[in-house]
Amino acid sequence: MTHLPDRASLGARPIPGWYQDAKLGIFLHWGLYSVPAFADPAAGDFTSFMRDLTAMKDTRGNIPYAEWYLNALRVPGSPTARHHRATYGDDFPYTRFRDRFDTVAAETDLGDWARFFAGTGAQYVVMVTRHLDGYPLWPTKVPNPRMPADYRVRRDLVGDLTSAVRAQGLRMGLYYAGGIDWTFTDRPIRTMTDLMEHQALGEEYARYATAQWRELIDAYQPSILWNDMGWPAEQDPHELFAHYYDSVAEGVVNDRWTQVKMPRNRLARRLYLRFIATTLKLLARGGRQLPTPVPTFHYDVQTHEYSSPETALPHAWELTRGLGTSFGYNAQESAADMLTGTALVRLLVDVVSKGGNLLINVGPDGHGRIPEMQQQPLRELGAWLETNGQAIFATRPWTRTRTATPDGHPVHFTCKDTTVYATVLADGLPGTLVIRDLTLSPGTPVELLGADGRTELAWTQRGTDVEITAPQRRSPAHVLVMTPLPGPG
Ligand code: FUL
Repeated sequence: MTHLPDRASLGARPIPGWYQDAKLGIFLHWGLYSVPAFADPAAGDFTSFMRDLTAMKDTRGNIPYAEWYLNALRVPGSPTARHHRATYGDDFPYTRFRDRFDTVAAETDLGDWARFFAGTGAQYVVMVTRHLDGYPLWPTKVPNPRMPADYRVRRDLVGDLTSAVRAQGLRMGLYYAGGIDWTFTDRPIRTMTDLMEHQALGEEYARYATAQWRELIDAYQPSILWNDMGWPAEQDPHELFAHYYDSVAEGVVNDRWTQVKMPRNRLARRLYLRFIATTLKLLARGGRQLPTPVPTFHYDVQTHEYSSPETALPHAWELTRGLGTSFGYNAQESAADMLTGTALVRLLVDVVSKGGNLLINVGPDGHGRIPEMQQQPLRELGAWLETNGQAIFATRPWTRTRTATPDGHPVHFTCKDTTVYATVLADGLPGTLVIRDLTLSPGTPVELLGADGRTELAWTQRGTDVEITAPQRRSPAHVLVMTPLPGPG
């Protein structure tokens, strides 16, 4: 073993450059939950769900995420339970979705998916290999002590998609819900303390999750270990990381490995959870929340879900979200609920100017199709990147994240070597484009990127603003290239 299983020695290894150059990844949530494809359309968004959960309100499992179907199904009378009963009847356990899913999985053209992913401009894919419902999407040899031996998909979806993605020249990362597995418990998550109990499944589960992550590493050599929902307290994640770094030289580890340490004694545990519940309620009453714990473990990338940091961060980070409010396909959503192509382009520009990557999710349906309402914005993103990708890929944040035009259109900066890119988030360019608070050195060429290459534009410094003569153009965002690097404006 070359890497030592401790935080200090793992932290001495710099994050592989490919990750910070890549900027755009595709997340893939596809599993049994894609068959019923339901989350209550009135469930609100992820942020409001988390607010209620951490305030110890009874959420009744009503999260906007369709991949949480089984959890919501376990809450009697919930919108999901009612939908399930009305659609499938009283005697239809969640595991029966395997029949349809496995049949479709066997026939789905994963090469098609991989080509589509490549066309979006994404440089990597992260695939869910086992979500919280516990259904593995590869032929695992690690037995789940709670389920029949064949409780896993028949086709090696992980292996086949990994090959298809790599054939397109993209990197392949794997997601695994290391902290939670609903096959190890029957109780739903309704409150924050329920969530904590789910994250303390004990020794047997800890051995199971560790063996499965190791199996995934050894079989598929993923470029990213994208763990979710924390990690069992019984296992030191650094041992897994050391094994991973030894196996995959350019591997990257995310930050969702928090360990919930609960008293073992049942009474002590009850008292501890009651104490947490009371504290959370009191904090919420005062309009406050528990501060996020500072991680005590090693990681390469900090993950954010549905909301980005305000400014550039000094370390690698990634924003993830669905195109709508769910990761798993939710048939209750329509095109109007998805990000438009323009919004998606602008989101990417915003994230990259702050030094982040965007991991945008695709949720295929129960027929193995990527719904058109998801394809459309991603195709528009791909087309924009084809012309403007040099302002995104392999860039780094500039000394400033953004400025604006006088009429309030944001202008985001990135840089690469001696070039600064200023991306104007406006549909059309006016004849005269003014950029606030930017000082260019005399003679700096300012060029506009377009399908026909670069067009040099005339500009004048007017006090602290730059006034540029721009052609009429329509695009979700317009990239101005400025070389050589001007001093901070
Ligand atoms: C969350 C999970 O609960 C969601 O279902 C989804 O997988 C997202 C990426 O992470 O924490």
